[in-house]
Amino acid sequence: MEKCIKGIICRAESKDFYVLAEGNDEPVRCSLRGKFKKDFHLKKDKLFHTDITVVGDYVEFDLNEDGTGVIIRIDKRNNYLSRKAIKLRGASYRGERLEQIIASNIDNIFIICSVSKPPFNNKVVDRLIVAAESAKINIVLIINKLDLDHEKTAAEWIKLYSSIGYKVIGTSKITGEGISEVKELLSAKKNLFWGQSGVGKSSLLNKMFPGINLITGDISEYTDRGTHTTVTSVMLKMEDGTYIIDTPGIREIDPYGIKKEDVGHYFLEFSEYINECRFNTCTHNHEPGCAVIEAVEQGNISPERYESYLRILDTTEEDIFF
Ligand SMILES: Nc1nc2c(ncn2[C@@H]2O[C@H](COP(=O)(O)OP(=O)(O)OP(=O)(O)O)[C@@H](O)[C@H]2O)c(=O)[nH]1
Ligand SMILES: [Mg+2]
Ligand SMILES: [Zn+2]
Repeated sequence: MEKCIKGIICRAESKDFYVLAEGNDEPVRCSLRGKFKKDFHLKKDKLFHTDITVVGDYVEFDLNEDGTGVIIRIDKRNNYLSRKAIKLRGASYRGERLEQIIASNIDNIFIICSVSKPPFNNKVVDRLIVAAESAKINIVLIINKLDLDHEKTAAEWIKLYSSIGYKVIGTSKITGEGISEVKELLSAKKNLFWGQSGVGKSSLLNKMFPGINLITGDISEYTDRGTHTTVTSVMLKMEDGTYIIDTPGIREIDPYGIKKEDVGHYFLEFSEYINECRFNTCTHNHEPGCAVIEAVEQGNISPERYESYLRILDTTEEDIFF
């Protein structure tokens, strides 16, 4: 007798999907019912994303007698975080890039960066912010490795992002500062940890939840970069209904499906100026009478953020929709 059970995808590995069922701590290894695969192939000409089901999806599965399962239903997503899939030969249709969904049904995205090893990179932070803003998911910024803040640069960045309205927490796994403040924000929510390799995503999670034993890696002595230790996204459920998702370090990040005229909306501090621009099609790049440019010149918008904005604008392709 087959039994239909509800659960959440906690890990996806090529054709295997691990599902956390209610009241069960051990994930069940499931395959996808043929129907999904058939739909997926049928729609290939119009396919814009690469994943049928992702970490965070609510699903129903039939339990087989051998303890494995078959996913028979995938619920509609409340939200999802995505980016442009890395260009693969044959993966794109008429040259456009596919959307890669990272996870769904998330309450908080923690964007993790470090002061040093790898060096703080505000361009990367701003790209992650744009992707998360466009998914309409709450953002918390974590600046980790404060113990390495010898040049005392963290405070300025914390001030900048706080002034825009973001919650920013400085942390260190060595000194323990900031850790309990982060942990409080996780409580009873679904939380995703995102950032470059080596910034300390897995380390911070281990520190907050001793016993989960996520593997952490070294920083390359030659490049000061992380070594891509976490290889697949994993969702873990804690006793109190808190979910955490550890993700692999991002190598490149291009927000997906954002039009040039929308990029400015994801720089929240631009919002009070955007409507004052002379042209309502203003991309805040070169146009005369641009209120955003004026705000930069008057010191009301940070030049670093504006520079990030221009770079993202420049790499935003006109996506083809058909
Ligand atoms: N000094 C210092 N080192 C840290 C801190 N947090 C993490 N590290 C070190 O940074 C290295 C990388 O940590 P990980 O937790 O593996 O980083 P990650 O972000 O999970 O990296 P990927 O899984 O590759 O994406 C390890 O050697 C950690 O010990 C910190 O607060 N201070
Ligand atoms: Mg990791
Ligand atoms: Zn403008």
